[in-house]
Amino acid sequence: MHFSTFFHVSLFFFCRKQAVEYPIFKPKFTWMTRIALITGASSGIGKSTAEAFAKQNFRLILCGRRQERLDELKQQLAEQTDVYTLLFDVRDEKTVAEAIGSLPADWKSIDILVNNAGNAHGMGPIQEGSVMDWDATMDGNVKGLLYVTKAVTPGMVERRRGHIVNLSSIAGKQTYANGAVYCASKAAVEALSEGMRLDLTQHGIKVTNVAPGAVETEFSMIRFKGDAERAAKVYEGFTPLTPEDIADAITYAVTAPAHVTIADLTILASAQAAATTIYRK
Ligand code: 8X3
Repeated sequence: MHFSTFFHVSLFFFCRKQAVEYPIFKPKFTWMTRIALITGASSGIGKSTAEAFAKQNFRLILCGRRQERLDELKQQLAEQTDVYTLLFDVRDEKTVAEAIGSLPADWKSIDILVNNAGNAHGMGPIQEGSVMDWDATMDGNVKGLLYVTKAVTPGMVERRRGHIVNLSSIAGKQTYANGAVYCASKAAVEALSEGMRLDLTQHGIKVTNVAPGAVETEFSMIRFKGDAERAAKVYEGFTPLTPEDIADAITYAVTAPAHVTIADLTILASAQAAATTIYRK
């Protein structure tokens, strides 16, 4: 190879490596920036993560079920970075595969996957549980996470580069009364994070498990099926986490130096000691 070709090829890979590994080096060119795909990006932790990633100049693939919300966020972030939106429900494997498979060539090389989509549907003792709620919880939190991972991971393995962030919960570490199915779904996420790390580390892919406690989002409104009074009570008498707090931690994990894997982060409000122990005023 001619020296000048060798020099330019080396410079290209050096610059990209710096851009990928060191956040301090803010890349301005498309080929230098990382691509992050975020599920459940239209609200809560997903939306805040998109906002935090835009500040890092990551190019963003925002996925969700509500097109107007995705469009609004795309418009909001357009000045900071490139945004592409994908409309799908993580519970529908065919749509997940088709949507991610339809990405244009310059969006296909996903560097960061944030498996954030998921919810709790209903809360109560197991003997009174609704099968529909169980299906919605398990299908979204466990199978949905798997479907998206299946669509994204082979490319990461091929490129020998990638970072997967799975949103678990304190509920995945501590089971509480009336939450058996949600806790089980998040315990599955904990196991999947560990299993993915075991399988993917050898391919140059990092896996981070993030387990938040009480974060004030639409989470409780969905859990309690729109009962605003019951949802508000969850966050009464103490300062809960905000979605921005979790987005900060995710950003910390994905911008750590190349030789560092942030494997597991449990994040609680300072008034929360355990899943069901919150000191309220
Ligand atoms: C949400 C936190 O404590 O309601 O994952 O399970 S909690």
